[in-house]
Amino acid sequence: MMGAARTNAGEVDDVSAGTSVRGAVGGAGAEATVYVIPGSHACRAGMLMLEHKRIPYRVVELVTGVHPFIVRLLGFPGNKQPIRSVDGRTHRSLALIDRMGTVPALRLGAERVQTNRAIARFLDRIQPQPPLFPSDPERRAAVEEAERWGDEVLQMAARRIALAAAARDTAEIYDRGGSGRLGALLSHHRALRTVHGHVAARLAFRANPNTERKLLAELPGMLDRVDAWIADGVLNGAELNAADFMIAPSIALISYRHDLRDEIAARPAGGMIDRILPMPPAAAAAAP
Ligand SMILES: N[C@@H](CCC(=O)N[C@@H](CS)C(=O)NCC(=O)O)C(=O)O
Repeated sequence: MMGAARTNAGEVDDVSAGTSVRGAVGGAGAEATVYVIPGSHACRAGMLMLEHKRIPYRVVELVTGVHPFIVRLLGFPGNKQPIRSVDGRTHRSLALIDRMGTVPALRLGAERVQTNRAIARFLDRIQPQPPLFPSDPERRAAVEEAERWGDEVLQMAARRIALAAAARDTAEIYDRGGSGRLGALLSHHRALRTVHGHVAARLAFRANPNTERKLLAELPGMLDRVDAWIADGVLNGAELNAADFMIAPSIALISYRHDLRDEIAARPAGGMIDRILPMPPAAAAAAP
């Protein structure tokens, strides 16, 4: 089974898409399809950018774990070089997955685009308005720096921080990962979610009590950095940008952890996720 296909016209219960509209897209015209895995913070970044552009899109949820192979079978090129690392290195299983390819993977007409940074630039090219980057060169450079850090540092840290808790006991995360700001994490099936969480924590992302300690020690500094960008107007300004869409889903994922949620809520970063990824009412009713 490849996964569930659906449009984002609002009928999706666990994805607060809603803002996209149907209609012709910039020069492209064709409907976009975005391949994702359930609850992925990286995938939500891509979806938020499509919604910002008001480009209608269809979501195809792939089965977590086999998704790198499926995106390759679907004709996406994958990456010649690894794009991710844990603790400063790309071990063999991560390198293999990166070579096969990551999600979000966007298909629009004949174009296939992978990675959020490439998707951001592709979307600005085919449909310049509303932009994903400021036009002023200095402000653009600041947004690109935040976007790069959100991609290379925060996205992996968030994944590992959430996985470390979930692999220990899913009771440590919101609704045992069954719902929340990003929807159900990894799988809609509780038992499969637990299995995927264990495999991802152990094999791909090395999320264990040792690495978790280090990541948790670094977390306040990471959140300070996000708050400083918010104070400077780089993030969470009047016009949202590619860095907002890259960073907010990672903060939202970290806030699935019961022990970290209040700390995030008390910060400007908490206000940012309330704006960009509010808790869906159905998920709020499922608390804790
Ligand atoms: N940093 C890249 C990569 C995204 C990424 O890591 N996607 C994950 C899903 S959360 C993935 O496809 N992982 C493959 C795997 O680890 O199995 C981006 O933002 O596009």
